[in-house]
Amino acid sequence: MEMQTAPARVLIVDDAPSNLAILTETLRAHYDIRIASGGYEALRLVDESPPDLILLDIVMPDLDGYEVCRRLKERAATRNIPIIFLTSKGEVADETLGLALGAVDYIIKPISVPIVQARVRTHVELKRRGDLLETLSMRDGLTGIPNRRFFDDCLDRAWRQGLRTAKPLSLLMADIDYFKDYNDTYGHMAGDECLKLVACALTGVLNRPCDLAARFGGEEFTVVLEDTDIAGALHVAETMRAAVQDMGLPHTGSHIAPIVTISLGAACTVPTNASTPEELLCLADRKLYEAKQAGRNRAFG
Ligand code: GH3
Ligand code: MG
Ligand code: MG
Ligand code: MG
Repeated sequence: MEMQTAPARVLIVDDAPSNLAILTETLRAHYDIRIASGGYEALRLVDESPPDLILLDIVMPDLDGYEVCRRLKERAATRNIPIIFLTSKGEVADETLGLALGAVDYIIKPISVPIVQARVRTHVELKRRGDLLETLSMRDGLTGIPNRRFFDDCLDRAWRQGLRTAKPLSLLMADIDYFKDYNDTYGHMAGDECLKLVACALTGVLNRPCDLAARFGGEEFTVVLEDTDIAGALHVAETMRAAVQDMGLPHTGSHIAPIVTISLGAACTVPTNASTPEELLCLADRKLYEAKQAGRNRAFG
């Protein structure tokens, strides 16, 4: 089943202008083509506007294709962009390394035009299906932000990353204050609208690509902050608390202020094999409970 959507964006990366010209000619009838003549330029273009597929040369003077691939696979925001290496490096070891780094395909130059077209078509189609499935299965249907399942995956990944880097990993747990009273006062539909606005406010605070805010369940939200110590986590938590308060959404049923507020718990650890992500989650939840006990509309860590 083909979907009627805008043409897929394909980024072609090669240091040789003649290769860029041939590949552009090969694909431009069906795709929105961007080109980069080096690794750093490629990374910059991906950040500016993430493509649906990257055709990546390996031998380039500034940053080679393997390294570009490695960097893109390291980050959640760019991890799922399919990469096809397109290179004159034809040894088994070269190809094995390329595939091990997470490329979906490996094409050896000189290229055959119909084969490049066919493989690009296949991987663009797979990417589209993957995007659709991700939207359906990883996002919360009400608020549109990542759901519990996505959060669990993300926390596991961040944990493993922390094990490798020995950098601190922080977690926030946020909960809307007196939300039962909100529903009682304004109705369940208004409650749903409130949840959407709070989700939007929390997400709006984050500015690093690897930070993630998710709906944990009900009116509870979690935030994963990689490479962030407890001071940084509390800073984000306080900014989130202020962002929700500053929306000034009326909540006459609240027992602390006539507006919607949230409480947050923050926890931080350097992941080790002797501890688990669940323990970090429990700690954040305990801190949230303390924030509630201490009067709500505050962040504890
Ligand atoms: P506290 O300040 O202690 O957090 O008080 P609270 O009333 O928020 O307490 P609690 O966390 O127990 O209540 C959560 C309420 O959130 C219960 C339920 O009515 C409401 N809720 C959970 N999920 C949804 C939802 O998807 N939509 C709406 N409208 N309400 C929800
Ligand atoms: Mg080259
Ligand atoms: Mg709750
Ligand atoms: Mg609550």
